[in-house]
Amino acid sequence: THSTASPVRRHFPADFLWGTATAAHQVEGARGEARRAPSIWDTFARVPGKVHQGDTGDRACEHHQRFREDVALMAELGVGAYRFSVSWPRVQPTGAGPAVQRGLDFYRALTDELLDKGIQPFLTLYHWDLPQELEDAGGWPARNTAERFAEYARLVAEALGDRVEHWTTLNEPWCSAFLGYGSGVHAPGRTDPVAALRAAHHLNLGHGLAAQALRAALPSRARLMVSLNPAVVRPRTESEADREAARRIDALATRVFTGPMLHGRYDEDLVADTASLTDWSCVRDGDMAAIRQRLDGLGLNYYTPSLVSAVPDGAAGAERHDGHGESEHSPWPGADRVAFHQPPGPRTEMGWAVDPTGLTDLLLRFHREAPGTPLYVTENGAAYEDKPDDRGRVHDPERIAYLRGHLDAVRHAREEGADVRGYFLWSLLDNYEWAYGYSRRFGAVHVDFDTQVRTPKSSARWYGRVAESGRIPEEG
Ligand code: PNW
Repeated sequence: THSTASPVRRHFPADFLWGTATAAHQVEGARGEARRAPSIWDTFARVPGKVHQGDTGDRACEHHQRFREDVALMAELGVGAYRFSVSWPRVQPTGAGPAVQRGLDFYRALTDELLDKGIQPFLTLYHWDLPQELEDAGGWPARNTAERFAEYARLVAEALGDRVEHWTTLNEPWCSAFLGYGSGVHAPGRTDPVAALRAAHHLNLGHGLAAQALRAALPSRARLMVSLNPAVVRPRTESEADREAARRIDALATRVFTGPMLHGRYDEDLVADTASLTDWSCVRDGDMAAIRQRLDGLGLNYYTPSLVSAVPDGAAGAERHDGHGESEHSPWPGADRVAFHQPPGPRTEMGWAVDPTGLTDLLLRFHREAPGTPLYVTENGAAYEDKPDDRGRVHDPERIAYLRGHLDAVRHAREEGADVRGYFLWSLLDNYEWAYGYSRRFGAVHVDFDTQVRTPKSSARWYGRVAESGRIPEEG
């Protein structure tokens, strides 16, 4: 490695973390193992019409059984970090009470295997698989769920605090709140804008209470983070009306979380925009202080920007090409007069526009807004229709081009001063892509879902070379 690692030629420092990411429900399978109880995604997938072809996470990538093979793959590729999530219903089947030892044992074995191979575990506590019993008791719109989440966080911290340094509370609470309870394209599939806003507050509260529980239970070297998917919103024109539309979406997508988490407040414009729906009476005294916890890192997930315009008064209702799935119900409470447009240029198999400049903009925004907080790209990647050729190889030049562009964008943000410490490719494996089931492949490694055979795509080898050299190659 020394020949390529000469410091002047690197684009990223030697201690930059190169990782891949997955989430429990998308890869583990092993639905019946030990006492793993149903999560909202097990239930939702069984509602006709909700998930592509009724696909479930029952088997997924069988990562629960095959994790040693998967860790060996990571080691072979040469990536230094693995972002995974813990399945809440595997650890605490009903979302309350003591932890199930067998559930915790799996994550112990996984983290041991990672550490043994020199791969840093980045643990996420919640990547969308709420225990069904907690949903039955009200789900995230209910305050109790936030309190239960903090208790679960403590149980996991007590079990794994000796071996995991990087802890993330929530993954993309926007999706949990607004796709889960607003548009209903994600579990639990409710379509109530008020419930969605209450869910957002209780996810914020859950984050804050969990962060406190983690600080109390973990050794001082532990690093606490959250992973958000802030929208990179662009107004279609510079008109005041279009910029106002962009402001609204920024409030509902991003500031509804970063306001309380980073600054201890809900911004006045957000409160005003949603005033016809809620008076935010779910916010109690002390909540803002509870939510605003010191963070040792901020995780940012980025795929594509959003292009918006105002719908003129008198015109018909807003069109939506926001890439957030099909639903008559909007994931944007109170923003009925905002239209979403397909940005120009190439798209991935999700229909998402490829635009790396959005990632630079996003990193520089939080470099300014959260000064001193190390930033991590906790997800970035693309779905393409990858098929093995007749010799069983998977050649995915589009994904390599996507990654190259976005890594260049990270490099650019770093040159502008952003303290970006790591990058996690979504995803290690083709996996259960939520409402799209197994029909969208984000993996650097191809998975045959009949045989469970893993085949690293050409992008996996390409990414491994980047990780090893700290350089984005000029070509190939
Ligand atoms: C993220 N949207 O999901 C998740 O964190 C991953 O689990 C997922 O596999 C990945 O991105 C790819 O989709 C999102 O509609 C799902 O805006 C939907 C949206 C955004 C992110």
